[in-house]
Amino acid sequence: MTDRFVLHEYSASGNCYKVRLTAALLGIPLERREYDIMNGETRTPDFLENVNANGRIPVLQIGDRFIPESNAACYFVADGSNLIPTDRFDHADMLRWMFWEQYNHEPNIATLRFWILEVGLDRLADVQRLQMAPKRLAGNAALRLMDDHLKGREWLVGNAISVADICLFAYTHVADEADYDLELYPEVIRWMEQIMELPNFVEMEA
Ligand SMILES: N[C@@H](CCC(=O)N[C@@H](CS)C(=O)NCC(=O)O)C(=O)O
Repeated sequence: MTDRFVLHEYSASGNCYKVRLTAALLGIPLERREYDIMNGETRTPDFLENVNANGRIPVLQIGDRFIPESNAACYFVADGSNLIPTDRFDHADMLRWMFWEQYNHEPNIATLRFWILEVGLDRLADVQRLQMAPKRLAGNAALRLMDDHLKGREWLVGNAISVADICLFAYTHVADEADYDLELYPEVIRWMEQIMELPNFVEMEA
């Protein structure tokens, strides 16, 4: 018998949505456990000891084992499916985009969105306020890079959808909520529309 998958999550998080979307597209059921990150529920001694010592969600639980980090969890869910390229180069290229998302995209786009939507501009610390302009610049550079890359291509990697598209979609499609102007990136818009038309697509939750 295979273990069921449990997603430890905060439903408004794009990082958690990546895992839900990957599972939904593949028709894989997920049991969900919600944590209120605004009230420190991922920082309790119990969570740190038993779920993720890094104090963050998403965490995918398989039996009594836990995989933190959204992109690793997506990879695990998608392993063996058509979302994981078998060609060696394409496989490494998929990983390239997933690592890039964590370094160049998510820290700029997701963080600004979190500060604007969830924390509130008037409650930002000075150090966060100072980071807003550089993050906006870097976020726009990430969207520009994606738009340029997608010219003449349907998907980020090779000729087929991969889990890298899902990981990048999560925060790209809500970048406007962080005041990024997506109209500047028409190839990105076309690519996002393709994803939203996939069978079994599920929306992000507010
Ligand atoms: N690199 C991690 C980032 C995880 C992360 O930052 N999670 C946020 C929500 S999106 C969180 O748990 N914040 C709660 C906290 O830091 O206490 C991933 O991709 O999973």
